[in-house]
Amino acid sequence: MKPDLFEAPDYYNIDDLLTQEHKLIRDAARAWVKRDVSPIIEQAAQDAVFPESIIPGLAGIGAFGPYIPETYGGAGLDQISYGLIMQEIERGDSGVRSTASVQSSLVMYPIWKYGNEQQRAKYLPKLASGEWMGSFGLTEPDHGSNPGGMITNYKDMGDHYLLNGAKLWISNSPFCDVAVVWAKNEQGRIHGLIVERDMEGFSTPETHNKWSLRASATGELIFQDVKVPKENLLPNKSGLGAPLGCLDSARYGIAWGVIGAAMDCYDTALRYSKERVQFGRPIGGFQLQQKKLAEMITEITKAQLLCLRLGQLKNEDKATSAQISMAKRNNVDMALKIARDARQMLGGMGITGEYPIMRHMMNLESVVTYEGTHDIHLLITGLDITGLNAFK
Ligand code: TGC
Ligand code: FAD
Repeated sequence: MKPDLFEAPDYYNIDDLLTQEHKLIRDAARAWVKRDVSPIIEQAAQDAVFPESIIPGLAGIGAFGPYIPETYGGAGLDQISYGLIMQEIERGDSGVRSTASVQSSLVMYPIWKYGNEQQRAKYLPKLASGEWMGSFGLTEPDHGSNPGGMITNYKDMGDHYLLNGAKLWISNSPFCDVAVVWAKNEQGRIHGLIVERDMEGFSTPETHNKWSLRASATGELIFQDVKVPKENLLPNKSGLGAPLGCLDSARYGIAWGVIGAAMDCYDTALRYSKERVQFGRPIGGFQLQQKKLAEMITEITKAQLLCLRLGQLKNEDKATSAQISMAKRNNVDMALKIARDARQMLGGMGITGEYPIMRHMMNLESVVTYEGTHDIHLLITGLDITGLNAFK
């Protein structure tokens, strides 16, 4: 891949609305991505391997539990800092951001919010430092958009629970040390259980041949009569609202993250358009190419403002699930369209690994699907504004 010359666009001087701390945190993450992610990420994606060597660096920039209190090893930051870190990581690669999202919002968050003090003390510091990596099992082979239909279940055996079932499409599963798993009890109520790698009957086969998120490891979580100690049940929340609450936090991070991927595509296409000469002049001088660039920077700016306002609402604990859903849907769609246009602007070079655009574009096909598909998020907004449920 060519050297990383990324310069972040800020068309509306949004930096002026950030605090000094926000900018320091964002710039540290930006520098780390340029130094430690950009040089290796193309090869990792081509080889379809998660680059485990970057785990300490992710922990170092506060990407594991940015908003988890420092007492538990987190970075104790606000929601805008969390968003900015996700933006910078996804500027490097959506798969790396996925790893951070899962660790923070889908593993640490439920242990922090729904766990007891012993569980927090046992797991959170090791997850924050990256010594342990986590995965989140909600989706099943027959229950994706409709997780409430899950069949993974556990029985109370007196001194332990017996867990059976299978989860599919699980980020980090092949190498996770712990998994937060959502399963039904004998009354059909959904609870979260912490399953550890060495529990007998627990396996995590990898899903191969993905054309998207190739630098992120994806797999299954299979439970065959797994004996889970009773102290591993998350005691403080149950029902589908518990996993969906974790998704709120992860979807918020994605809304910010994809701005990074879009900025990288825009910045690459802008630079290329000034250098690439056809018909005797730079292609950036042709109106059709300028239209694409003008629309890209407009959409990036709108997405930045949407996230900043959402971050303010999150900081005040006022952001609704439907507001978060709208930002996830809008910003992923925005990034995917920009990636597709930017790829076209690079002509044949756009399909090579010399430039990051095709990788971003293929990654975003997963991002538009996971954490609720684009259409599911349209229906969430539809329900919110009409009061009428179009899911079922
Ligand atoms: P519904 O009846 O609407 O709700 C059930 C209960 O949940 C509550 N609730 C929420 N709570 C917190 N946050 C939210 N976002 C919530 N949405 C709903 C709701 O109030 C209710 O509570 P209660 O107390 O009344 O029981 O549920 P439903 O079965 O009709 O489903 C609604 C629907 C379709 C929106 C939901 O199931 C959904 O969002 N489906 C999409 C599934 C999804 O996003 N899966 C993601 C899997 S994890 C993942 O993709 C990780 S990728 C990570 C990476 O690599 O970055
Ligand atoms: P389906 O639910 O089968 O949907 C198929 C199509 O039908 C979609 O277009 C959908 O929008 C549409 N559809 C479904 N219901 C309706 C409806 N009511 N009205 C209109 N249209 C509808 N899950 C986890 O639990 N943990 C993870 O870590 C995780 N990581 C992932 C990583 C990757 C790379 C991918 C691809 C997925 C991951 N997922 C994870 C799963 C992800 O959340 C699901 O793929 C997603 O929720 C969609 O479920 P599905 O794939 O079963 O599609």
